Amino acid sequence: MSTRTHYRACNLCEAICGLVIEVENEQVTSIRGDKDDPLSRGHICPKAVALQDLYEDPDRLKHPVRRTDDGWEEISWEEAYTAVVTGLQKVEKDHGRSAIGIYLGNPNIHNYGSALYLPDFIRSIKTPNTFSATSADQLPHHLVAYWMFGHYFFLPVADVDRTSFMLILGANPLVSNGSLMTAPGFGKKMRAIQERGKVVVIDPRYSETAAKADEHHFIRPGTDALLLLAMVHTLFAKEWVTLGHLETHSKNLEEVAVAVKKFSPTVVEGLTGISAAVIERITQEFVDAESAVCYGRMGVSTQEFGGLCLWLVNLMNLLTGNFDKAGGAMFTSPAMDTVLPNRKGNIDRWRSRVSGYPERFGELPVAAMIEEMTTPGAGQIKAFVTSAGNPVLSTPDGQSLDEALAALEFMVSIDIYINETTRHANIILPPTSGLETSNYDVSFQTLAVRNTAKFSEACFEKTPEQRHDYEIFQELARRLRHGDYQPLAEKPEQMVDFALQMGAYGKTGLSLQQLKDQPSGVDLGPLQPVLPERLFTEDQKIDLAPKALLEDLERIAKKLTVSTSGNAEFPLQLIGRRQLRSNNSWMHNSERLVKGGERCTLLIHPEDAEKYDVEDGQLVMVKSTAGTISIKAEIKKEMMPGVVSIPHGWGHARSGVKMKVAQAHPGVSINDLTLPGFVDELSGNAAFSGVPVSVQKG
Ligand SMILES: Nc1nc2c(c(=O)[nH]1)N[C@H]1C(S)=C(S)[C@@H](COP(=O)(O)OP(=O)(O)OC[C@H]3O[C@@H](n4cnc5c(=O)[nH]c(N)nc54)[C@H](O)[C@@H]3O)O[C@H]1N2
Ligand SMILES: Nc1nc2c(c(=O)[nH]1)N[C@H]1C(S)=C(S)[C@@H](COP(=O)(O)OP(=O)(O)OC[C@H]3O[C@@H](n4cnc5c(=O)[nH]c(N)nc54)[C@H](O)[C@@H]3O)O[C@H]1N2
Ligand code: SF4
Ligand SMILES: [Mo]
Repeated sequence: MSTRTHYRACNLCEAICGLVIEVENEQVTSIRGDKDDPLSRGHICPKAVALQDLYEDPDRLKHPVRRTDDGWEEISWEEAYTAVVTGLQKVEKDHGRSAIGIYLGNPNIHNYGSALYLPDFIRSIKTPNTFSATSADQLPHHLVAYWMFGHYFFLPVADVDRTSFMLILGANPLVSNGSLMTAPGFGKKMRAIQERGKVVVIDPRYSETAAKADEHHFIRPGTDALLLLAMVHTLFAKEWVTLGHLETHSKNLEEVAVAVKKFSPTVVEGLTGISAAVIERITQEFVDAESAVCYGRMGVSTQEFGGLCLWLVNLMNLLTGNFDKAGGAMFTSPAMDTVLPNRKGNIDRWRSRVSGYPERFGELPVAAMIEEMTTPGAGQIKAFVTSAGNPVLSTPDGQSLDEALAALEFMVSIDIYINETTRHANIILPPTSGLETSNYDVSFQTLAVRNTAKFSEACFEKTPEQRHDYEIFQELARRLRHGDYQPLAEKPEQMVDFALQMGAYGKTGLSLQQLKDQPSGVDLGPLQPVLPERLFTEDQKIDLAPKALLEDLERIAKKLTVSTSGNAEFPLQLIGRRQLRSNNSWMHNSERLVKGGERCTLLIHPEDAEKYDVEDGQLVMVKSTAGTISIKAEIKKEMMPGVVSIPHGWGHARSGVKMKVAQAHPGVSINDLTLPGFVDELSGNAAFSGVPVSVQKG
C-alpha cells in the first residue's frame, strides 16, 4: 500500500487555508487543517473536504466536449481547438472584433495558471467587450485605490491581528472567511480583537458576524455612504482629524471638509436608520481606540454608492491616523509582487456601445452584457467566451442572459462543468482543477493580513488526456495569433520563481525551491508601513478628495430629499447572503455540502410576514421588474424590517445542466430578480443590495 502526505493551500476562497491531505493508493483518505501554515494555523471550513468530491466528481469534465443535436460528444483536443479558433475567427471576419465577448469568472483569480496566462489569450482577441465578475463584486475598491493611491490593485487590508477596534460594514467574514482581507480563522481573530477592544457591525441583517460582535446596527440597504459621510463629518466637526505620518503625503483635505459639511448625523439618521447619537458615539470610540480599522466589503461595494462607500471607508482610516499603521488599514509586502508601477491600470479608454458605460481596467461592466448581446447594430456581441464563470447565475437578470446566450452564433467555455451557463457553449474546454493543479496564490497572498508565501504542488498527476488551464490559454493564443506567440515562460511556476527572486525577499534567498522545501509556507512577518515610498500617484501624495468622487456626492445628496421606504408596487428591499457550505454557484455538486434542509430560502421579518400574509415555511412569489421566483419563506427576526434576503448561486433546475447532485438541490436564482440597470453609476458595478421587490403568497 502506498501512502503519502500532501501539503497545499485550499484555493476555493480567499482565505487560502493550509491543508494536510493524506493519500492512500492514490485515494484521498483525509483532508485537515495544517497547523504549521503560518497564515491559517490549522483553520479550515467545511468546504475544504469537498476538494476530494471535486476531484472524484463523475460530472466533472475531463475531455473537451461538443454540443450536437443529439447531446454532448467527447472530442479530441485537436478537434476542439480547431473548432474554437474557426468559430471565433468566423465571427470576427463577419462582424468584427467587438462581436466577440469575453466573461471571466471568479476561480480564474484563484489559480495562477489562469491568472498569469489568461491575459495572453485575451490580448489575442482584442475586444472592447470584456467582462468579469469584478463588476459584480469589488470594482469600486479598485477604482477608489486607483484615484487615491495611483494603482488599482494597491488595496489596503485591515490589520486584524493588531487592531483594537473594528468597524465592519457590509461584510460577513465569519461565513465568507474574509474578502480583500485574506484572514483564515477570522472567528479567532475577531475574539482577540474583542479582548483588546471592540467589534461593531453595520448590516441590514443580524448576520453570523453581527451575532458574535459586541454591537450591531441595522442599516437601510444602500445608505452606508450617508452613514460614513456623517462619521467623517463628525471627525471635522469635533476637530478629531489627524493624518499622522501621512500629513505631508496627502492632499485636498480641505475639499473633504467642505464636501461632508452638509451630511451631519442628524441629517442622515432618518435615511440610514441609525440615530445621530449612535453615529457620534461610534465615531468617538473609533477615534479613542488605541488603533482602529474600518472595513467594508460586498454589502457596501455592490450597491448604488459603492465607490463613495469605499472612498469613505479609506477616509475613516486615513483621517483618524489609522492608515499604514499597525492595527489600522495597511498594505502588504508580498513575496511575488504583482502591484507594479507599469500596471497601474487604465480607465475611460472606451465606452460600451448601448448604454455608454465607461471602461474600467480593460473591462466593461457586466450590467452591459445582455444589452450588448441583444441590441442589433455594428458591434453587437455574436460570439462569447466564458472562462471559469457562471454569469447566468451570478450576474443581474440571469434569465435574460440565459436567453441571450442561447441566441448567439458561437460560444466556447473553459470550464469543468456543464452548468447553467456552459450548457449554451458549442465547445467546452475543461482544464484540470483543484488537487490536480500546482498553485502559488498570486492575488490573495497580496491581500493577506500577514506576509507569507506558499507554493502548492499538484496532489495528483493529470492524465495524459487532460490539459492545465495555462496550456489551454497558451495554445489558443498561439493559434489565434497564427503561431506568432511566445509565452514569457512556458510554465507558471517559472514565472513565480523569477518573480520571487526579483522580489523584496529574493535578496535574502526566497525562491521557489525554498517554498517547495517548506510546503506549509514561509512566514514573512506582520504587515509593515510602506508609505509614502510605495505610493503610485504622480505627485507621491494620497488624493483624499478625487474629483470624480466629489462630483458623485451630488448623486447621493439627492437621496436626502427622497424617501427610501420603497414604492407601492415593490415595497421591500432585497439583499443577498452567503452560506458556509456554498461557494458562489459551483460547489453544489458535492453531496456533503448540500445535504440537510433547504437553504435557498427567503428571510423575512415577522412584521413584514404579517403585513404580506406570509407563513413560515410557505412558498411565496418574490417579484421585481426583472422577473418572479417562487421560494420558501423563513420568518426571522434577524432581518431588518422592510428588507428580505435570498442567497445567490442557486437555480440549478434549468434544463440541460449536467450536475446531478446540484440538480437534486436546485434552489432558485436571486439574479432572476436583480436588475442590469441598477448600478453604482460611478463605477458601473452591479448593485445587488436594495433591489425593490414585492412578496406575495405563492
Ligand atoms: N445577487 C448576487 N450576485 C452575485 C453575488 C452576490 O453576492 N449576490 N456575488 C458576486 C461575486 S462576489 C462573485 S465573485 C461572482 C461569481 O461569479 P462567477 O465567477 O460568474 O460564478 P462562480 O459561481 O464563481 O462560477 C465559477 C465557474 O467556474 C467553474 N470552475 C470552477 N473551478 C474551475 C477551474 O479550476 N477552472 C475553470 N476553467 N473553471 C472552473 C465552475 O464550474 C463555474 O462555472 O458572483 C457575483 N454575483
Ligand atoms: N462560504 C462562502 N464563502 C465565500 C463565498 C461564498 O459564496 N460562500 N464567496 C466568496 C466571494 S466570491 C466573496 S466576494 C466574498 C464576500 O465576502 P463578504 O463581503 O464578507 O460576504 P457577504 O456574505 O456577501 O457579506 C455581505 C454582507 O453585507 C450585508 N449587506 C447587504 N446589503 C448591505 C448594505 O446595503 N449595507 C450594509 N452595511 N450591509 C449590507 C449582507 O447582509 C451581508 O452580511 O466571500 C467569499 N467567501
Ligand atoms: S475557508 Fe476558504 S480556503 Fe479555507 S478551507 Fe474553507 S473554502 Fe478553503
Ligand atoms: Mo467575489
